[in-house]
Amino acid sequence: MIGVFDSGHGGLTVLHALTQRMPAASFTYFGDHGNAPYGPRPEGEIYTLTLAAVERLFAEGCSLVLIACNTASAVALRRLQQDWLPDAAPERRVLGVFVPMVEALSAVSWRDGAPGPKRVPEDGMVAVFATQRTIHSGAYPFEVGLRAPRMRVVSQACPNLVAAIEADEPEDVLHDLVTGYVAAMLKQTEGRVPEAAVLGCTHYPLVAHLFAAVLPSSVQLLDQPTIVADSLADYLTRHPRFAVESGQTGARRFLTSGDPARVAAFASRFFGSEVTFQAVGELNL
Ligand code: DGN
Repeated sequence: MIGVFDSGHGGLTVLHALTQRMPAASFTYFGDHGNAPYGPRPEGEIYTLTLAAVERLFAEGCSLVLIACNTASAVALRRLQQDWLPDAAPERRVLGVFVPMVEALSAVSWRDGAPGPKRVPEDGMVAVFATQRTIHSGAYPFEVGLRAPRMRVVSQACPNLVAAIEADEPEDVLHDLVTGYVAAMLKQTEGRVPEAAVLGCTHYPLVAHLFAAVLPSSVQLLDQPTIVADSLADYLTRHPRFAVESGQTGARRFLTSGDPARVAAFASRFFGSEVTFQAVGELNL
């Protein structure tokens, strides 16, 4: 089994892309709905909960876990990979949704003339829209800076968007919110239009059409679930042991630390079809 973790529903947009890209692979999804949302929590709590969730998925038999949440990836991933995993489970792997986006951006900047996304110049500009916690972590500009040091990252927090998407607010309310965040981003750049934009939150694919409508038409929007799915498929090709250990039965399991009936009602919007969750114990701080 490949483990996929998110604090709630958002990671289901990524899981959907993973199952489309790798239909034969076996996946166990764990949503820590009992503690969601992670966004407002202090960084120490996000780290503790993410670590406990990864341990839970390892205990379920996953040898590879994808943290399908930008907030948890930005806050906890590097520390988990560097400080915890080498001693706790050296033969297992934890990956995030965040580095694939940064790699895609820097690859885009270097692959002039290659098929796929249009080129972003090395001294170009990229807008990142994400939760306050992800933006304040500084993780996107930090990681982009390591790979494409001349690229400018404009970071725009969208503080109310996750709650509005979860509340299933009407389209005009979501449109107004997105319009406000795009205007705030363009104010930061003093009107210069970025070449590309990243929706750096796994909830935002549900409003990607609004970003596409509101952003200037020259901005190319990078689709996180597709990029993460391509990146994981590539990782499994380069590390076939994990593809073999994960099984190829096409199984899908959905676990939650919350109330399965309440969770399932929301989850189908994010996954694109009905899902049935199984309750597992809460994660404790
Ligand atoms: N979906 C999460 C992310 O990608 O950052 C945000 C949800 C949350 O817990 N704040």
